[in-house]
Amino acid sequence: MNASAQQQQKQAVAADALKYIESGMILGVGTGSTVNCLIELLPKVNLKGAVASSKVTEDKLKALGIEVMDLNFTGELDLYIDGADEVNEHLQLVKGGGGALTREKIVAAASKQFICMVDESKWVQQLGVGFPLPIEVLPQARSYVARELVQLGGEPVYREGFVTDYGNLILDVYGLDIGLDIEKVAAFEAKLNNIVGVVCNGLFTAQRADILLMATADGVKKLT
Ligand code: ABF
Repeated sequence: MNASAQQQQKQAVAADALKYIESGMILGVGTGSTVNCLIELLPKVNLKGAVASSKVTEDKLKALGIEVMDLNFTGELDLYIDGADEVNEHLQLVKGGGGALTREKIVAAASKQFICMVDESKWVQQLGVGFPLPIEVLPQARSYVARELVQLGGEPVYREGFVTDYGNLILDVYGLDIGLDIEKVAAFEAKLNNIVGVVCNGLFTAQRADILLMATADGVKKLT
């Protein structure tokens, strides 16, 4: 798929996602180029406010006059909409290519429903093969966590020059055998979280999508 076809798919899936947003809602808003297509459409909906999954998204929402709220004061959100870097048939995800994985996972966890919007290039059989798995680490633990990831068969690469919204670092991990089975992938997420110094990893299994909207050449498909 060329870049312009992919951009068209991002716009199509964002337009489809708009249908799920109700007037008066406080909406959880993700991060990335697909979400940016949705943000442009949000002035059409009468939102009460939004919770942003990154500083970048926060700035874009504010520029449109949408009130950005603190998750600590909103209570549970009805809906979170975000993109992903990869999705499998169980609607488990790899996220964090943009480095906002921790805040994204928090907003997903604090929402009743998570709708994930992707173009068809994101659909994979096995997570973590084509796209490295991002892991947010405390700065002091970077080297230790990297050695632990090597023990698990991965090749961690330090994302140089990048600092997360929380002041932490990202390791992009290639070559991990995350597995295909729904339980195995979930266990892998938990195993990574157990490494001391890991703040969050980009596998979304407990926080997998409730609804996947996937743009294809034949239109937007809905999977649950
Ligand atoms: C975010 O946006 C990230 O978790 C993921 O890295 C990315 C997907 O971006 P795009 O929509 O630009 O492909 O949600």
